[in-house]
Amino acid sequence: MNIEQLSLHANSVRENIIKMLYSAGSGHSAGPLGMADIFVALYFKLLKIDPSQPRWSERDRVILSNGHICPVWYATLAEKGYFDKKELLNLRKIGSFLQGHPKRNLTYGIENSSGPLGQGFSQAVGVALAGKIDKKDYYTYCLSSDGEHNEGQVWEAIMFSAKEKLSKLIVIIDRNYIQIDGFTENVMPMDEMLDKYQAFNWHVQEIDGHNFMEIIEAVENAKAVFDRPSCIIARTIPGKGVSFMENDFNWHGKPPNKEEEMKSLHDLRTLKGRIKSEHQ
Ligand SMILES: Cc1ncc(C[n+]2csc(CCOP(=O)(O)OP(=O)(O)O)c2C)c(N)n1
Ligand SMILES: [Mg+2]
Repeated sequence: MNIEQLSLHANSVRENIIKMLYSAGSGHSAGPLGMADIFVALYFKLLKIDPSQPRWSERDRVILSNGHICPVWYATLAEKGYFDKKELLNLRKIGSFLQGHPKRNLTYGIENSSGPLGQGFSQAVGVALAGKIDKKDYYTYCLSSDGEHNEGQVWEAIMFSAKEKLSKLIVIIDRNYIQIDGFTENVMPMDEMLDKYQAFNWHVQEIDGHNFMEIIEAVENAKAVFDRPSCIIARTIPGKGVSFMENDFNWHGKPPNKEEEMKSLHDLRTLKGRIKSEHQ
């Protein structure tokens, strides 16, 4: 899968995020749009998975800890063929398996339940520890966020993973500088995140979370570390791809209305044309 194909999948995931949020009438826009490139890189390039066997015991595990960005997870799983894309329009509907925060459902590739920040990180540590005890080869990828690091539970999990040398645990942090109602640096400064992880004896890298080459290389580097867990701090633009949502924390937990949906899809279609012409 080349960069153009990855970019087009990410664009399609972003379009679906917008459509499903509009259809739901509630939900989170900024975080999901910002993480589309990372989810696509994982599911289309990096993970050892088989969508036709979602319970395969050797599969790599993806644990979403900042559960509120699940629209990007659902849209990527549908893009990869875990279920029909039509299901995406049932986001947040009663009885749907696509709730506003994830509910574990392996049939559709949803590996964990989350929403209360901090808890998914600990779940990932447990999954990675189980893999180590059982001498399994799978990797556990934990998706987390900068705002989530306000939770004390995260730091307990960080300490414990280093103590247990969970080298098959790879945490990817959505470093988008926003959280629920402001910029991270105003709510709870996080600028020394890299130093903090290093002090806790983790392998740490900082990358551009929209650059597929950097994402792929960082995961390959993380896999080459055998004595420590790995953390990838991915700098992302919240709302990426939709001009009026980018870098605005007001879009943390708000869906587009009809007019905004149309404007968003227009932006993403323009972007799609640009991806195609850049790769000609
Ligand atoms: C334990 C807990 N406390 C508070 C919340 C409410 N909450 C939901 S998202 C969020 C902000 C988290 O920051 P981040 O993940 O960086 O937000 P984003 O970048 O997606 O805007 C908060 C405080 C929660 N889900 N869980
Ligand atoms: Mg954030």
